[in-house]
Amino acid sequence: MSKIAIVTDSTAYIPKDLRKQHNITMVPLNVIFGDEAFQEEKEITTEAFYAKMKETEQLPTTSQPAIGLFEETFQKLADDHDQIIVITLSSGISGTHQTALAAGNMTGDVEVHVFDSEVSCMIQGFYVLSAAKMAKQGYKARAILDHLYEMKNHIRAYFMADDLNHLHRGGRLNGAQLFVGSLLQIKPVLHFDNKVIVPYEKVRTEKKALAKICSLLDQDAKDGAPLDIAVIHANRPEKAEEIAEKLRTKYPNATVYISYFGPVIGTHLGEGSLGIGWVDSTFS
Ligand code: MYR
Repeated sequence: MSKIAIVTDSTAYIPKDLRKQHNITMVPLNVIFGDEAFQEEKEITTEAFYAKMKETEQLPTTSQPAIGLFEETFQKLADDHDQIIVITLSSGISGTHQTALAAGNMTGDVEVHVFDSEVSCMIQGFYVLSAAKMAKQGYKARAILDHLYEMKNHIRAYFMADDLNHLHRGGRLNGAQLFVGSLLQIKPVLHFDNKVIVPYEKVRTEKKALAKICSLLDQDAKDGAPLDIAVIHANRPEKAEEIAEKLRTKYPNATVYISYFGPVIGTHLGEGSLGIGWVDSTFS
């Protein structure tokens, strides 16, 4: 039977113990303060990152993993796997996907499939966990990939940046050129459209943005559909817990997780940002 390894990048923010439990290999992206680069999670924790953000004047930047890191990872996995499925953050916001593809083409002893999640964070994590469970159950790579493509129709993710200047500065805010001046003053609901981040709806306040996201969730959850929901926060655990509690009470059939925007995504969204994503749990 062919043995399949599941690899993802650090921006899925799947906690270490969960990765270990599901045999998931993680390749980290980097966050850079001045001339110091840190591999997220391995060299800088999320807590240390937000603390450092507060005390540094120069804002951090980010970079994709070096191709050598992917090659080395694939080479090691090739010792006891025949195929590798790599699930990356959206190729529209990072070169990570292209780099994984290039590394996969250079690794001879194992077949590497690279899947573009077209999103990031715990929503990307939903794909990763689903793939890992299927791999453990002995599904073939083709069946796992088909399932991941089908899942795309059942996944939603909306978020808001505490300060849109971060996204704008990093060149990750699309479709908003005409409105940028006015958008930067408000808190629009954002989402991914065709792999890039675009405003979904222009609202002025966080309260209205959250209400909009919750009304979108309600459309999918109101008939009692079992959903996996992730509430994601950038160093705002209390707010995330408050939202999660409300969702647990309102949707008893849903499983509500709390996750976080780690250093790389936190660099582009800013501290205080929030997101909510969900998937029909029959697909997760
Ligand atoms: C790189 O340097 O390659 C990484 C760039 C990451 C850009 C992140 C932009 C924000 C993504 C928000 C995702 C929210 C998902 C719910």
